[in-house]
Amino acid sequence: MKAVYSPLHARHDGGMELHRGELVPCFEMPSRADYIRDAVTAAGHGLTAPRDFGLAPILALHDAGLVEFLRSAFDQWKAVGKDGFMLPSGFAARSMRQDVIPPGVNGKLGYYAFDAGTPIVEGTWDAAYASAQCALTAAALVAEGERAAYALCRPPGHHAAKAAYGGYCFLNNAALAAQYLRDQGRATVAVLDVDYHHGNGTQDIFYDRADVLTVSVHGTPETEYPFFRGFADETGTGAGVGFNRNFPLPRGTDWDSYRGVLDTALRVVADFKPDALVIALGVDTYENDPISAFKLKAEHYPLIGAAIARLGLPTVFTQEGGYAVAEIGTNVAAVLTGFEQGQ
Ligand code: 6XA
Ligand code: ZN
Repeated sequence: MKAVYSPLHARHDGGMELHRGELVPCFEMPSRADYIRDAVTAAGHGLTAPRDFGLAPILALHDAGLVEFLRSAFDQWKAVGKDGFMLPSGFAARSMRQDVIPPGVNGKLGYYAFDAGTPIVEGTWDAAYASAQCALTAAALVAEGERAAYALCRPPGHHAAKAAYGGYCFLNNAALAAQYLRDQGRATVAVLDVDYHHGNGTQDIFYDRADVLTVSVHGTPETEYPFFRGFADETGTGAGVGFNRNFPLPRGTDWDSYRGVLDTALRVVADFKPDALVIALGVDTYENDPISAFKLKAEHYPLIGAAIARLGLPTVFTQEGGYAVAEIGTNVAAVLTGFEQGQ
């Protein structure tokens, strides 16, 4: 299948993150995309450059204030004499006002971010914008008749909510792909998130909608990031009640336990009878991932791809997490090849 890739991802590089209480260099680094690009190319999936769909699809899903902040954040940072990377130092948490958007850059950081693990650098907006265009392009390829397409999105997107960024994510690539398919006449779309972490941003964006089903299989938020979303009782609101499903699993989950839950999640998708499917594809479920605690092995990734293919749906893959950098490329390629062989 075609793999949509932009070298602009590399402009998002550098910085430290607050990770489980410790300040460490970011796990989310440009070499991830290089390994994936090389492995998917070696597996025969041809690279294609993104088209430019502009800001309109982004502003249709994300708060205009968030988008404007992401666009201008580093300039504001430089204007107060700073450089390097930006992290928030205070949040609009419980007891704090939510209704006042701070005028200064440090306040805005805490207003729009939901963690201190997602540094913004000078090239972050260019990379996030290009990543979003990769997802939109993959969705366009599928809307135009391809059975499947893969968007090599970096930075990832599934934690990015309507009006908040975090978890290495700025713009929600999977949600943009799903909405694009809706706009092209697919009446219903399902998003299945198989990243180790709950896709809280995608859930947030579609939480009150019945036309886009969101399903996520992930490490339990009782112990795993993002900690405050991803519980099984989050099922939607208003018209969206019943159209969000979460499958949290404990640390240490291995393939034998995982595959039954994946099958259940796939059945939820099949029962929805969507016209198209978006897979938020993280491979941080891998046993050697440095920030995750599932026990999937390389041999299981083709099985995931084949199981997804058996749904028989037009499918867009968006790249999410995976930090065992040397292995993420082969694991991603294995999902795509498993999909092609399983269909
Ligand atoms: C906290 C870990 C953020 C999780 C990023 C991820 N520094 N999400 O892989 O899918
Ligand atoms: Zn993840």
